[in-house]
Amino acid sequence: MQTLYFSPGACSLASHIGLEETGAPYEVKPTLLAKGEQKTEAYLKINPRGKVPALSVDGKILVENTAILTYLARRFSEKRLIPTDPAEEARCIGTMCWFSSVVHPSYQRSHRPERFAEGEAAQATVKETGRKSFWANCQPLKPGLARLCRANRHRIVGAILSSLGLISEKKIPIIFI
Ligand SMILES: N[C@@H](CCC(=O)N[C@@H](CS)C(=O)NCC(=O)O)C(=O)O
Repeated sequence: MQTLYFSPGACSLASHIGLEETGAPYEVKPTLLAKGEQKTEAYLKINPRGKVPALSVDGKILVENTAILTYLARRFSEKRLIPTDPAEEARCIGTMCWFSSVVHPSYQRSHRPERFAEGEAAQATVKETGRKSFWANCQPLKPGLARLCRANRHRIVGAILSSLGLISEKKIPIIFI
């Protein structure tokens, strides 16, 4: 049995979409970041890092969107969620890594500046530079997203793109990070 620990509006949406794409049955355990449920003793036993998503597969816990999505793509290979050619697969995984290591942190700086700097002025700078980085990071994605939608294949990357939601330069959607 598969169980997804997720929070609505958070980056766990990427793994959630991936799970849906497999068509396999799964359970969900909402873990609400707004209520701090990712820091409860019970959840820290699932993921000691206190982050969503986490996917339990027959009792084995997987964390990190890139790992979860790659696992799902390989486990349900008949769904063709990721390229089979090794170099193309590496490119796909590289895109997911870029989301989690570059795009997501820039978003985090714009929404949680207090995690990166002390004092109002410093936090305002972190927030603004985070917002600008996030926006700049998203620009090259637009044509790729359109192409993916048209091709309707290799949907794992599409799942990650979708998890960003609708964005605009001035208003980045609020999600909990
Ligand atoms: N690199 C991780 C990021 C996980 C992450 O930062 N999740 C956020 C939600 S978008 C979280 O759980 N934040 C809660 C917190 O930091 O307290 C992944 O891709 O799974």
